[in-house]
Amino acid sequence: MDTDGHLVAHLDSKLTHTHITIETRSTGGCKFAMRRPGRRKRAGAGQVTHRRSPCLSLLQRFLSKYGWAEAPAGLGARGPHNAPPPERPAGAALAKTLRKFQKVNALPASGELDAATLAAMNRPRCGVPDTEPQLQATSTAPQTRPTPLGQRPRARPKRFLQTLRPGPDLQPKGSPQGGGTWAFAKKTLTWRLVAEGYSSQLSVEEQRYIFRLAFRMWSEVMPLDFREDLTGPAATIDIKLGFGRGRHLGCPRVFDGSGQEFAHAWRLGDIHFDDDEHFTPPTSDRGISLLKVAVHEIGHVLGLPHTYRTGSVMQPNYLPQGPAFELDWSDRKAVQKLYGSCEGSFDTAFDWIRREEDHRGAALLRFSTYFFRNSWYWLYENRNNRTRYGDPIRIVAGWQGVPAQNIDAVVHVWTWRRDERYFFKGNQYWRYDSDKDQAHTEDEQGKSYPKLISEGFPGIPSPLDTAFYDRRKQLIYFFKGSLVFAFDVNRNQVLGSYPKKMTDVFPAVEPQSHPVRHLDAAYYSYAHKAVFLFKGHQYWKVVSDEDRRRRPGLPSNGVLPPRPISGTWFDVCDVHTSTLNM
Ligand SMILES: [Ca+2]
Ligand SMILES: [Ca+2]
Ligand SMILES: [Zn+2]
Ligand SMILES: [Zn+2]
Repeated sequence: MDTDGHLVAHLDSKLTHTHITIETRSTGGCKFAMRRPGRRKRAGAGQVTHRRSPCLSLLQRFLSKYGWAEAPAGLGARGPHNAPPPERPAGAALAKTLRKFQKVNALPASGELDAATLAAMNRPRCGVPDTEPQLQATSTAPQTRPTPLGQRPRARPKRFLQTLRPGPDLQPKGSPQGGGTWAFAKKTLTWRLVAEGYSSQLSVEEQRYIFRLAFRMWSEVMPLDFREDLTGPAATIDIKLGFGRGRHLGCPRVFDGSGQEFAHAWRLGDIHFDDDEHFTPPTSDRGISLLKVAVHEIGHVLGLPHTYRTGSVMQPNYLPQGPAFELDWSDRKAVQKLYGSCEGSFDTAFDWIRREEDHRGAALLRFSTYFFRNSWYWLYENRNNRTRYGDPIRIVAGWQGVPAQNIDAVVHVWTWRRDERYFFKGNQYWRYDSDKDQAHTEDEQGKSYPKLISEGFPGIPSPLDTAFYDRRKQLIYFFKGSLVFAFDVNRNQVLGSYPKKMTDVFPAVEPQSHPVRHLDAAYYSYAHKAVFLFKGHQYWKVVSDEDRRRRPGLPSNGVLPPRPISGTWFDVCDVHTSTLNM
């Protein structure tokens, strides 16, 4: 043990193998020495057999500190409240625990404290203990379990890091799995970097920026959002973050100096970073990325345990990787199990088509799907079935010259001769230049945009609910209230028999299963080769050619029963408006 409490291995790299024995140094520290097999008699096949050794106690400390064996009270927190030496598991139980640790760390499950195992234990890691199954597997009666009435708990109940499960003092929120899990009940959570906990390594502005970004990354994939609160009373702040060394910020858990533990988090509470670590901004490829650690620790505060799944940000060890990292599929699904998926209505949705040429000059069509809500928008990656990393962003940042918010409809008129894109809001419309990526200021005749809808599209009312372009029929369908207007783009007029009732033009396939009026959005999806009608949190698919091939009885333009938008377009999540510009 060095002065910081780490397991220290002194390894001779020339030795080829293998067994590690633990010796006590005269200094009182530990030495893990390797010996070639066969030279001397193996001491207990390299297993940890020195029961009275302080090194064994260190190993046990690691295992219990990080949830691999039962933690006696006070363990991990040195000082006046230290408990008497813990009862140690017998050698066999210890070897079993070691094997489990080795397994999840992708090491040979030898049950021996070999060099690789030691190295794994010494890797930089989060201070939050690993998950419950291991704890249960290696102990008989975790002390944090509620005790029967009338019996006093063996130790003072700790609102401590390893209590990663429902306790009697907090209301569990049901999860789809039925297990009681903790989750915040409000939609917007506040956070603050506490003044007594600034890091000495990065500027305060940098620290706050990184935390803001870390919170934003979670809000991009879940229905909660996060707001930095610099003024409210400290007691009202949901999540307080701070840096400290050793004993810090009144926390019962003490940091261990440079190396190993770099941070820890309290469920539904505070996050502490070990300022003896070398924290770096996301642009750096050295040290420990504060952003990555912060995202991980926020995951704990939200209720996520550790996982050893490759790619997850909730792995207990710090894994250096490139400057860009994102929450992967499993992280998204894990947090959505606790908080549900993102729901919401849209102002408009559309596919944006670009004609490009491949390297041989052949025409190529590319499309991107966009969802607009209020003053921000998402690009939806159909291939990956998720929104683009870093979305939503402000409309003004991506679409020059169109209204900054609450756009009613977007239409792409597209024939052999024409390629025109229109944005509609109120009684006006704008034309968008796809090549210059900005709205036209004037038309070919020198008349300036925006123009009145009633002038450019005679017979069309305003404001509109929505509209979409039918390329095959070369018609724009405009929707307002319960009416549909079919507009012939070649003759620039409404078809003679229109307007008609939406329920007549797009009849319900099943009785009563129809949006009837006031659509939010309607769009033709090139990915699905079908028209979708959006209203509230639901969508209705209009019967496609493919649907009619499979079910010939379906009516043309029939509207299929509604489904939740979030079940087809994943993770279209709001972020707090204060973080929209990041
Ligand atoms: Ca440390
Ligand atoms: Ca609309
Ligand atoms: Zn962790
Ligand atoms: Zn702490």
